[in-house]
Amino acid sequence: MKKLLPLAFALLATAAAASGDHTGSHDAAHGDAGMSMGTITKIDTQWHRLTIDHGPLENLGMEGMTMVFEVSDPAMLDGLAEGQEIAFTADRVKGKLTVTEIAPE
Ligand SMILES: [Cu+2]
Repeated sequence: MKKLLPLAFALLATAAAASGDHTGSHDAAHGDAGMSMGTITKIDTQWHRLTIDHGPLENLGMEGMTMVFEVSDPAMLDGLAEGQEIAFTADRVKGKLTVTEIAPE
């Protein structure tokens, strides 16, 4: 009987880990919770800038508007199109408002 206990604990631990993984992937799939919505109105591949007609940026205390952002990585511009709706994260990097993450809708 004593030998069954470690097995039971192992099963419990496995079940807990599995449910934990599920929660993690669920959160990742809904990673736009902290992201802002916007529509790309202009892509500047030369200067690595995006003009975005964006909704409220809560982390920056900004209302919706159309404005130019830097992008943290020029590769982020690949595959984007003007007129495309995106979920994105913007932050102040070295004093410049910069898009640090883009998730196409
Ligand atoms: Cu703005």
